[in-house]
Amino acid sequence: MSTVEESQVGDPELRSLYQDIAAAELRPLWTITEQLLTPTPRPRAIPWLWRGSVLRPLAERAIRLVPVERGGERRVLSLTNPGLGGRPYAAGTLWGALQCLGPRETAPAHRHSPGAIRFVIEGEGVWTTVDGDACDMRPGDLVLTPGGAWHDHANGGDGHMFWFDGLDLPMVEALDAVFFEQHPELRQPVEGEHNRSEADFREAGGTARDTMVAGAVRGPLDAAHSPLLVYRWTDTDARLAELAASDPAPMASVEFTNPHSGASVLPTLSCGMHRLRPGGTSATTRRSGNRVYVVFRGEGHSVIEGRRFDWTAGDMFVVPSWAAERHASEGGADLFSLGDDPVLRALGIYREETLPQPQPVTDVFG
Ligand code: 1HN
Repeated sequence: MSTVEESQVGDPELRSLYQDIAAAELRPLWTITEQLLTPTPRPRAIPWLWRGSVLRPLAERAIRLVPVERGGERRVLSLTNPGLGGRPYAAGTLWGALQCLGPRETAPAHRHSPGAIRFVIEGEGVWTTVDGDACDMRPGDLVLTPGGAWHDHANGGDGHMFWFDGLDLPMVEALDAVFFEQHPELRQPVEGEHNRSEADFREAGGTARDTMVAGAVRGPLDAAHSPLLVYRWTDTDARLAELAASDPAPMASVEFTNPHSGASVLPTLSCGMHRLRPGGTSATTRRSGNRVYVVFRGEGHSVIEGRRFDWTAGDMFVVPSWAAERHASEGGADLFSLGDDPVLRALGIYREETLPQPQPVTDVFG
């Protein structure tokens, strides 16, 4: 709210000043300070959850009715946060979506300045080719398509496949730096064997241990993306099991890293995986920056700013900047997370805190 209601000013001279200021395409800061400088972040995006039981049948119908072609480029249902006035974004800085491919389909090759990650939910037979390197995708795998890299998705099998797409598109759009280009061919040529980045990494002596860290990345920031393009579920699962066995905390977390620098996987995006042990409830935390979660296994609930969101495998939900969050599961669960925190950290504006008390539940979503 403005501190001065310009239109209600009684003094005719002052009212005319405000009118002339507005007519000159100017705004007086003293009337808008409080809406600009909020004590804590006030994201327009609101905590929200999209159910897999709703997403999945819609994606199936789209596979039946909508071909994947040039122009449309991808069969993708974008998480559209109701707080963002119709913009197709999960949060102010993050794109989140469900993408699907039917048997033998190819999502055409293109490249763009926004960077993307894929987290595989279900199915088999698809590979994403990234600058000539065909990366096979299986459930629980994380695949990177860094900004500027040619990429296409090809389904070589007979089944349907579903994955989560996360992009920094809203950030790149806010920076007025979106570039997009179609590849001359539907599928870019695959160079050599599949999964070359993985083979190169192992040949150079890299191990799964180098590809993720416990907790969150606090290492160096890196303007380059990870040269490793695939993070396999088998490695993630093993590391989480090891962490859970060695530490009694209710939630074990890993963050995927660029194994060369220890930084986040992309300069703009961080990816993590979180394992809630059966009966576990995490601490209540809040952080600046937005996060999107994908429930990979199990069921449970999250309390976000006092609202309880019950979830199960296949659901996706968003925790906007500075919203207090805690997560709990009776039977145990695995959550994938996508965050924009590398950007906030690079700019020196990242903050996080753990609340001393869990917030009471005042409302239930859905
Ligand atoms: C994109 O290129 C993909 O390559 C997915 O699979 C989602 C959302 C916005 C802009 C580009 C993909 C996208 C996207």
